[in-house]
Amino acid sequence: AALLFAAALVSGQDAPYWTYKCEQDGICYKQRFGQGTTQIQSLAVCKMFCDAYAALWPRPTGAISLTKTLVFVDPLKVHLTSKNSKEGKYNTLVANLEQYVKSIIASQNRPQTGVVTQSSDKSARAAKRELDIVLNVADPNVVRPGLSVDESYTLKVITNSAETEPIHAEVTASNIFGARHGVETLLQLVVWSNLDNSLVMPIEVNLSDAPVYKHRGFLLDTARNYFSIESIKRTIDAMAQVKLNAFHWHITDSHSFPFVVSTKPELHKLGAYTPEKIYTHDAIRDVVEYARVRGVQVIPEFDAPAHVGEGWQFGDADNLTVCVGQEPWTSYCVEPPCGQLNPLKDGVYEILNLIYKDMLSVFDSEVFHFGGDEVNLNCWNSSAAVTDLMAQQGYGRSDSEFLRLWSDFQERALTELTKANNGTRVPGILWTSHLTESGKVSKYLDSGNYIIQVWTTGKDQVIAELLQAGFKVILSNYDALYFDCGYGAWVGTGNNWCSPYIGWQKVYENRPKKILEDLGVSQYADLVLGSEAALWSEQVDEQALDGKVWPRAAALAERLWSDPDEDWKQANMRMINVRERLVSRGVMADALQPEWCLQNDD
Ligand code: CP6
Repeated sequence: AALLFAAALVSGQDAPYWTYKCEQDGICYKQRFGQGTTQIQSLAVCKMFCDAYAALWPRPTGAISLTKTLVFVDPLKVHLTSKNSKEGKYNTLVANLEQYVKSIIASQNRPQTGVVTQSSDKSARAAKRELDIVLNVADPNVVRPGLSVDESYTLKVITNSAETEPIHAEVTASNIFGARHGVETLLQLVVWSNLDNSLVMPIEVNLSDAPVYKHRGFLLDTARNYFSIESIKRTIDAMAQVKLNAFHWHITDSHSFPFVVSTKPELHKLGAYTPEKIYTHDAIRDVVEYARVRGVQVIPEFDAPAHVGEGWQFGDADNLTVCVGQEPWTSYCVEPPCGQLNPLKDGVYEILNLIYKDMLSVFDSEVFHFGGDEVNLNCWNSSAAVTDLMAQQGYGRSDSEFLRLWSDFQERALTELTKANNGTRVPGILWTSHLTESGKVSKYLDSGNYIIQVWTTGKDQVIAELLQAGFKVILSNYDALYFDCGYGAWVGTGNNWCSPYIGWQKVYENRPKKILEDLGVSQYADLVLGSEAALWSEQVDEQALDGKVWPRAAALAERLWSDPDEDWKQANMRMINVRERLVSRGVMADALQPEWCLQNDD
């Protein structure tokens, strides 16, 4: 078999596997080793280049044209330069991008499953060409990804007929992050051809593109189970390939505290699962930089006042946390052992300040996630350490008094964050909660201070009320965007929404636009920043990470970038290709079909 394979590399025409081509007439042909060519009608792989969009994910939103004539690309002669230059971060981003392009091209320079195997036009059959990528970036001062960044770009490829001339690809954008998306698109058009034993790409491309939604995110919970830095980077890498731009790091929870707070080392020493299962400042900075050069913003979440516990609870003589560990409080926990902060202890805010300071020093996001979900008022109500102080400070004992207590906590948390940021306000994100309940969405929170992340269903009336009250929102409705199907999904509710499995098609069909239409609030579309898929990790760890996330997160990526009006069937063939590409780049994405379907007429 090894010999056969080697022979195939020498002569593509004799390849011992199916080969395909799409002729200029738009008809696909397939050919088996030693056999004749047969015409086929509707093969996914074959359709690539018969359909200009076939290689692209997410679909560009602007005009697109590309030739069906291909040119050979020399993987060792790929260069990327920027017309603009600026010492420091900009030049680093450009240098990183060039390295990235070279490594992707090198890794794709071999036979691949399910990738286009069209024969190039005979006239283009020639020496492998140099590929010169030139960035034309208006503002080299934009060096941090985030909501205010314009991610649009145009991509133009021109190939001179003189064989000694390089292929010229120019990406124009207002900043490096738009340009990077253009480069990512370009890389999707450089594909392996089995027939030619070469990387090939269209000789001419003209394309313009911009996202529909600004916030295209993915949440990873690294507290219920620990995830290695390597697996986090792999996830961010895959996100960048499909133009997702926000990695929401739910870094602590009641189960473990892996985040290292240098000024309060007890938190991770007592709260991490093992001394190794921690995130040091260096490791986080490394991830943040890795994400930044890929156009991905890393948003830290410190979830409070609920979803704390480990780290705080041990040696806590001052009752800073309540409802930890033992009955009757465990019954008030979301997933014991839980712990809720005691909002009337000054010591809580001192520690919050230390945590925030450390987070701000290692993360580099323009927003900060306060968590703020699933507070159990019964926990506070049943803890003398809370109720005694409430009585002293003039709080009553009704539900609305407990909500006032909670919103006072949130205000103090916001103050601590501002202090930790040297007095400059950082926009906050909060989960929907009792503080955003129907009928009182504006009572406790100011829409100028917080973006609200909605985790209940897409039918939730609260979405309409939040928009009417002027809140910006991020949609993470669990019925389509929770990829874990973990314990958190059904504890206490008996409701296993994991059945049936949420397929990529359902993720794809989950349209923010439709959610607003159904609620009769389409006029507030501008307040919807985008969506996030979430991987809560009660029942997932690194072993299953890739398969749970991919290729479903790619479905979200296209929904948010392109928001096509057509249903998932339009995307089916491209999705199959994008899955293969993820695998070829080292992501263990779930299979969508037997390989047979990549080889045979459907
Ligand atoms: N952990 C935290 C969780 C969940 C939330 N916050 C959760 C709740 C319900 C479901 C799935 C996950 N496990 N910190 C809610 C945002 Cl169905």
